[in-house]
Amino acid sequence: MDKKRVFSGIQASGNLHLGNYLGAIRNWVKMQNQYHNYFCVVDLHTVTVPQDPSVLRTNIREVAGLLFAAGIEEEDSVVFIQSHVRAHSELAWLLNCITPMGWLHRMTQFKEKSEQQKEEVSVGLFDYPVLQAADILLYDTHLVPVGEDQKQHVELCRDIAQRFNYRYGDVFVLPDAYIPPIGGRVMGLVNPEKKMSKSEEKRDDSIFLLDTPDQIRSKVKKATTDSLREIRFDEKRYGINNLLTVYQLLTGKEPAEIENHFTGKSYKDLKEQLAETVIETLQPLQERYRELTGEDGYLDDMLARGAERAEAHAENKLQQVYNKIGLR
Ligand code: AQP
Repeated sequence: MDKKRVFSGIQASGNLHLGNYLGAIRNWVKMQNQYHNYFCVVDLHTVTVPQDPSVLRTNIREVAGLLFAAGIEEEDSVVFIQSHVRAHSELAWLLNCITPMGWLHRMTQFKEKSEQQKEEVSVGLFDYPVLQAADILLYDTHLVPVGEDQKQHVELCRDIAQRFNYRYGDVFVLPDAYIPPIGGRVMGLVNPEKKMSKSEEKRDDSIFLLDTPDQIRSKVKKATTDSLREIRFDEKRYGINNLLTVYQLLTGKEPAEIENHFTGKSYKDLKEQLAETVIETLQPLQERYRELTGEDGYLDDMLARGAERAEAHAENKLQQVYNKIGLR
């Protein structure tokens, strides 16, 4: 039987963090041999907010390298850079022409990000979810494994696909989001009411995948807790709950077992054990990253192969769309 297809993307807007890993990448790795997968560094999405060109160039390679280092395999998965496959921008334009502005005005991520940027906000940021819909629809995607913050965008993608199919006939597969039952929203360390993120100004909030052991220990040590001194899962106690959830995700232990283990122990003990667990998890990933980026051209060759494989599928889909619309 033919395997179903998975697509997911990741921005090159900064260093990858534990939230990206636990909410998205780790699940991509775990699921990859059940599906045909397309994993994309979405650099065209990244430029919807201002970027320094040389930093961006470095970030794009770093993100791609980290995907392979985390365990994405070329045999099961196509890894590529979005701007290397032109069909993404072309399909985005065509989808723009059938997407009502009102649908985009409802996107909460745009509301949040445009609030920070005020009148500097770009048309591209507003249009971000349509480009994302193009990414997903080009590959006849069935499943989109993402963190919780992307749920609304995947639903919008489905609506756009339905609207297109209704107007022009069945062209697009309707995708579903896959959000992990735990880890879909890893919170910041210092501000556990907000999600962990790549933003530079929140450096202490995020554990980056290439952080050194000392940086990890220092960040976990500074994580916000509370005055209750009780180590228990409780969604209302954001800080402790987040630390325990990350510990649970990394150790694979059940909540009751974890609570038992920490009975009578202090927040300091929890933080120390958590920091060591994070360090142990990231160490092999960091080693693989150094190996595969240490050899000249190795990563670039993998990405060139990925773009070629992605293009073969995407171009075919794009031609179907042009044809249906009456442009070919
Ligand atoms: N905190 C998180 N917890 C769980 N999953 C998360 N994801 C992102 N943050 C968390 C998931 O990671 C994948 C890639 O998302 P992205 O490239 O949009 O990453 P970002 O960290 O959200 O980056 P931004 O938007 O550039 O930065 P900020 O947050 O600073 O505005 C997605 O599947 C996402 O759900």
